[in-house]
Amino acid sequence: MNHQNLAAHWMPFTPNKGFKAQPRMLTGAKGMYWTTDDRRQVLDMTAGLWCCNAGHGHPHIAEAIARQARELDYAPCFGFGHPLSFELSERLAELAPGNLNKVFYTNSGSESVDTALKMALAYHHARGQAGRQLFIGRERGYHGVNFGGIAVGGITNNYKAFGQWLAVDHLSHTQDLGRNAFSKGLPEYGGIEMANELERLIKLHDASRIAAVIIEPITGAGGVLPPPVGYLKRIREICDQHDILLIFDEVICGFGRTGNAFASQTFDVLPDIMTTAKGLTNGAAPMGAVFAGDHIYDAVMASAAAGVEFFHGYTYSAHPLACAAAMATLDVYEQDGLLYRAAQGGEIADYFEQGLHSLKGLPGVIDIRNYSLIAAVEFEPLAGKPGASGSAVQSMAWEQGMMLRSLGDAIAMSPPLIIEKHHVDQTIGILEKSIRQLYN
Ligand code: PXG
Repeated sequence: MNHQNLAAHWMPFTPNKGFKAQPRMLTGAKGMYWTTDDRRQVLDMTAGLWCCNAGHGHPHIAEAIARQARELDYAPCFGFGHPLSFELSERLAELAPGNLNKVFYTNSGSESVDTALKMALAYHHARGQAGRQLFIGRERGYHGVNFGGIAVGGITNNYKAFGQWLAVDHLSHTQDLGRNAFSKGLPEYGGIEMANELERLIKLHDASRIAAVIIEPITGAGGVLPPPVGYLKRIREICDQHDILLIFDEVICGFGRTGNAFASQTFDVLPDIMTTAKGLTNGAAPMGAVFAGDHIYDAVMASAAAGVEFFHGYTYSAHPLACAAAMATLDVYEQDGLLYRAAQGGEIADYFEQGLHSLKGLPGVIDIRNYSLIAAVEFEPLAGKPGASGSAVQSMAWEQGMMLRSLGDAIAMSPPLIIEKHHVDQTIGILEKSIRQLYN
């Protein structure tokens, strides 16, 4: 493949010109490692894009997809069904907390988010409160790239050219380097006061106009920000007081990332609706799932006339290949205990945490934060080049055989949950060398 062949693909969220001048091409993957086109083995410290929680190329998942493609490649999902999606839904409902028992399928996290927003509107409409159309998101929140998601999201680049076409307001982000830098697990300070900002927004807009609050339990793409102690519980309390729905976007947190199937279990806060994707199929097939509380489903069903109750769905909702991938993925998670392996304070999370925080004191490092196996290291901006240090460290690590995510002046990690101690050692070694190289 020469550089000429790269011209036709308009790549997503990529500096196209830069990539095409200097491609980084992946040709294979197994377990914790990628293979590149120049036959290097690269340690995957990102689980792809936070999705390959059981590592790459798991034979059980690969075989399930292949078998399903031969047996039933596609089934229309509007007005028809196939047994696997019902089996999967029962299994997912069992795994989910509280009354999150109704599962609606999408093909991505972005679609899950827009679906969840529509469910919230449909719920209020069904109960005669159609005036509740405003959503509260959060600064630095990432909820995918569809029009609903970029409106409730709080990452300026993602909407500045496109607008925010829903009625929205945003809570402040929860990063407080002054008080909470170098936090291990949940940051200690400010949780309640930060959550109380929601009361101000409710006064400003009036509860009768607000449909839902949507937040990531741990902010991911916006910089890896675990919630300060008490924050999520207080948000839930305020929502309850005002009949406002709470949506947790668990596209990153779901399926083991926080040491339980879902972050709502880890943090003991039950949302009304929960969005997932990514780890649902271990990244091996595109699929998202929105979990709705029974009260949401029941209200929408009860108010509808005969016929379709919820005018929403995708051609590929509950696609048989994706369902097969998800079933096999759940088998692997169960057999290998992966949903619980990353628990904060557990052996592997502890080892990772200690290794990572040993980088404190290196030149240029202004923060290190982690919750179990989800972590970020933040750097002083380079002189005259704000936002460039993360991708500089990412490039150096790539040259040394490790994949990281760059997020402005930070790098993020979310390794497959199968990570072993020697991978952690390799990571810390490459990180230290890269940081010293950049800030020498
Ligand atoms: N919600 C959350 C919380 C996400 O993290 C989405 C929705 C959208 O999912 P899809 O499948 O439509 O991409 C995401 C996706 C990064 C990064 O740099 C994170 C995501 C995607 C791409 C890059 O950390 N998260």
